[in-house]
Formats: sequence, structure tokens, C-alpha cells
Amino acid sequence: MSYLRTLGWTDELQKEFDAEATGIIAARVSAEHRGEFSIINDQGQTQRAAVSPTLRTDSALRPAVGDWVGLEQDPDGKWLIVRRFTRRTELVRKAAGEAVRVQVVAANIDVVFITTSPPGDFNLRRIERYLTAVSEGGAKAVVVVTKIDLCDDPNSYVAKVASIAPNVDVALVCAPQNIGLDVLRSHLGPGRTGTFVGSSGVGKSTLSNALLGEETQLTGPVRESDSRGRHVTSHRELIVTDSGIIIDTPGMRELALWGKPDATAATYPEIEPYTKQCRFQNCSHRQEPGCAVVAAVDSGDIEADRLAAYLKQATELAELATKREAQSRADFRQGQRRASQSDKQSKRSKRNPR
Ligand SMILES: Nc1nc2c(ncn2[C@@H]2O[C@H](COP(=O)(O)OP(=O)(O)OP(=O)(O)O)[C@@H](O)[C@H]2O)c(=O)[nH]1
Ligand SMILES: [Mg+2]
Ligand SMILES: [Zn+2]
Repeated sequence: MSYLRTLGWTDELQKEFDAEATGIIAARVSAEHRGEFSIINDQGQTQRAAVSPTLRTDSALRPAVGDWVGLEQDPDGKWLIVRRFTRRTELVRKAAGEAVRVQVVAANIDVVFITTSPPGDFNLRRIERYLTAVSEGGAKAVVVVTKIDLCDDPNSYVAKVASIAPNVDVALVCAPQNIGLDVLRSHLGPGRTGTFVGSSGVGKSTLSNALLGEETQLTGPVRESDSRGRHVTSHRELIVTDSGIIIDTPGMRELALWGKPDATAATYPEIEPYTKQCRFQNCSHRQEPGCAVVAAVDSGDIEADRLAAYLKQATELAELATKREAQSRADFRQGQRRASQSDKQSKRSKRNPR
């Protein structure tokens, strides 16, 4: 089990494994390919594995990068993922498109490095969205400000982040000059897992390589006109380094939230208490009489920009909840239809035995 510890294996996982795992081996998912996965096993070897139909089709069980899984080997020597162990934390978002689906960015992570390069990419409202997603998934958030060699006053960004999230650590880094990497290492350590998320071109893969001490992740120049990246990294990948485990991810254009309607509470702690003091219980905090939130904006206790951002997130999450309810009703009806169809079929085959 020694290499599994290097990969982040815990006593809880060992208990779960001992309790119900027979004839399977434990491994961690390092990448996902079309329908297949790469896994790292207890010897530190990377192998391809398919996934059993049950795990593939059930979104609540489907493995993602960072997940701990149980594997079986078929007679031809091919590995099959047959079990997903309990996920300790996750970072998820709503998948792009019309379907109401969750997309797992990374599983079982200790820390999420919300990565941004000023001035163009730096946006407090976007950082707030990431903070909501991270707190909902149970990991710790750290804001990483990259390319400080190109920046006049890096420290001003520490103050800016502190103005919206005083308890969140901010790391100022420049990977090519080896600045700030120790701060990132201090959040990792043996067996701990971190993931880099943020826009394309901010330097996530450059940081992964610097922490690894090897150029395994492809990096690419940003456009000169607007400093935006060209989506160089195309899939999520788990990398093992001496100082911990890293999941490098492709640049995100947007982070559509996926979570419970109250997921905003941790991101906007100054707003949440007022929402309970409004005259109407279902107050939308826009223009109702007796709204304690709007009153707090008027008195200067809440910043107007923060309220606008809070309301945007809250609306998005409320709409998501409505859509998810509709979706689960539709799934339920479909399940009933399937069950009654197979019931009819089995009655037919009983009447007309072959
Ligand atoms: N000057 C400077 N350039 C950097 C720094 N970090 C990264 N870069 C450059 O920024 C460009 C983009 O870096 P990547 O690491 O590919 O960015 P990424 O976030 O992985 O981008 P995607 O994979 O597209 O999401 C590359 O040309 C890097 O060399 C830095 O600290 N300073
Ligand atoms: Mg990259
Ligand atoms: Zn109100």
C-alpha cells in the first residue's frame, strides 16, 4: 500500500476497502479519455482502465480525475473499474449546454488554487464564483496571483482579495523565477492534493511543471492582443510530485455554478445574516418594503457590488434547483416507463416460452 499513501490514500479509505473490497485492487484516477480512464496503481504504474456499465451511466457513481476506485482484471488482462470509493471533497460545476448535468473538475482535493494573472484576468466577481464552488465542495481555497514579474504592484492584489475574502490565503507567484512556489508547497505536502483552476493562459500548467520539477504539462504562449491563452491543456490530469499531488485542468471560460441554493452563504458572510431579517420571508432583496439587505446597503454595511454579485449567484442557484427538480421528475417517469416495459416483456415471454 506504500505508493497509495504517496497518492493520498487515507485510513478512512483503507477501512472502506477492508470492509467490502474483495478481489479488487485500489488505484487513483489520473486522467479521463473518451470512455476510458488512466489510473495509477499501488506500484505507481499508470494503466488504462475501462469502466463498468453501472458506474458509467450513473452520474452519482461515475469516476472523475482524483477519484479512488477499485479495479478488476478480466481474463484478457484488461482492467475494469468496478467500484468508486467515497469522495471526500470535490470541485464541480454545471456542465456546458442545455442538459442539467454536473461536471466534476477534480475529486478528493485538499486545496483549490484559484489561479489568475493580473491585470486583465483579475476579477473579484469571478473569484467569488470560484469561492462558492470550492466551499460547496469542501476543499480549501487559495487565490494564486501569477506572472507577478509582469505586474507593477503585486501586493495591491493581496489587498483586493482581502477586501472580499479576508480569510483566504493569497499567493503571489512567478514560476519561471521560482517565486512563491514554497507558499503553494506549504498547502500541499506528501499525500495532499491540490488543483489549479482558472482562465486559459494564466499559467496553471507552468506552475504544475515548476512544482513537479519537470516539463510534463504542455504550456503555450498567450495572445499578444489581449493576453488570453489558447486552451493549451485539453484534459484534466493528476500528477504526482515530491511535494504533493496536483491536478492540472484546462482553462475555463466560465464557471457555471452547481450546488445548493444556500451555497453563497460562505462567500458573502456579511450579507447572509441580513437576509433573515427582511419583512417578507421570500424577499428577493431587490425592492420589497422592509428589506433588511437593501437597508444595509443604504447604511454602508453591505457594498452594492457585492449585493449585485450575491443576487446573481443566488438566482443562478435557485434556477438550477428548479431545473434539477424537473430533471429528476423526468428521470423518475422514464425509469417507471422502462420498468413497466420490461415488466410487460417478461410477462409476454412467460406466456410464450421459447
Ligand atoms: N512572464 C511570465 N510568464 C508566465 C508565467 N507563468 C506562465 N507564463 C507564461 O504564460 C503562458 C501560458 O502559460 P500556461 O501554463 O500554458 O497557462 P495555462 O493556464 O496552463 O493555460 P491553459 O492550459 O490554456 O488553460 C506561457 O507562455 C507561460 O510561459 C510567469 O509567472 N511570468
Ligand atoms: Mg495548461
Ligand atoms: Zn430582503
